[in-house]
Amino acid sequence: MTINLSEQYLDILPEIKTAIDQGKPIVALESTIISHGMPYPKNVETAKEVEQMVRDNGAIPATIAILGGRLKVGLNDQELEYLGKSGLKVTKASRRDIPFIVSRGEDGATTVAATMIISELAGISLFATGGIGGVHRDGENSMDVSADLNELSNTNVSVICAGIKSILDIGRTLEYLETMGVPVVGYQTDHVPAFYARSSGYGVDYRANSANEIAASLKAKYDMGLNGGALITNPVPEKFALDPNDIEKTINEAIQEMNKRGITGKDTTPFLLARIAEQTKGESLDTNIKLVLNNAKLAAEIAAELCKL
Ligand code: PSU
Ligand code: MN
Repeated sequence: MTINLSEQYLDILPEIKTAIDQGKPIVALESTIISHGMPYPKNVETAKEVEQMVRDNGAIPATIAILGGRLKVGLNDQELEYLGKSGLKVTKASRRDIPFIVSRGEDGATTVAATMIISELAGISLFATGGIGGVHRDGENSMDVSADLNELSNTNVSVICAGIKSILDIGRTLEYLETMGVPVVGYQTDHVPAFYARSSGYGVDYRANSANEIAASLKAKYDMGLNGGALITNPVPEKFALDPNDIEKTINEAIQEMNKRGITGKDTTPFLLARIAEQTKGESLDTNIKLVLNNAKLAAEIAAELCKL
């Protein structure tokens, strides 16, 4: 028997623990999107709706965060409310931050990278969110490349998202993923979606038309010990998509404002999301919420299919 030292750091809600032990479908959800990605109280409302969407589609939701130094797999209502209300005051936690937040008994909202790590420790292999981090525009000079990309190449958790937002350099992000051996899958599309818009113009590596097809490729990957996750991209539903030219203009203005204010590093993504929401009078936030719900549904379907294989 191997002793799993990581277990001493984990608090898994009983419902989720039972589901893990019984091999039932589970979908992990991140918490940076709650604290840093959306304003209160919409963030808390959305987090609950996303959990319900996972349930309605046959899987158990596991929202992940670090609270009081404990790796939480599943949050109760008070914990969700606390994270949502605290917003930017909570530390945005990626891979590098986890040991320090844990050893100091502090709180952390987990990014895609950190959520993947904690999911894997708990034994969960699928995770739904809105968008991932990537190579930032001008990243060839700033070297601002999200730790999410490296995580996808190492950690055995696949991520369902709405593609890559054009606050990032989409082309370079895809090149990086290719180098790191991360497959980019398009759900019922040949094109990598661009978050608010249904297409970035870049092609996906593989198109899959059903949840079952995606589950089969993930099973093959994990069975063969090909470490790392796949990036499963799911375009925002047509009726909620924003006009690509309009949103591009707003993003460019937001990036200019960010540079003017000297905002860099981990503060860039939260700043840009908030600025874009402000400039679109909440339209981008509505789209963001709709696409996360859409991803939660697909993730639950894939999780259910994986359990049948
Ligand atoms: N993209 C979104 N909403 C978000 C994020 C990205 O549309 O909330 C968050 C995720 O938690 C992601 C993180 O892991 O931002 C990436 O931050 P950075 O670029 O600093 O790595
Ligand atoms: Mn960064």
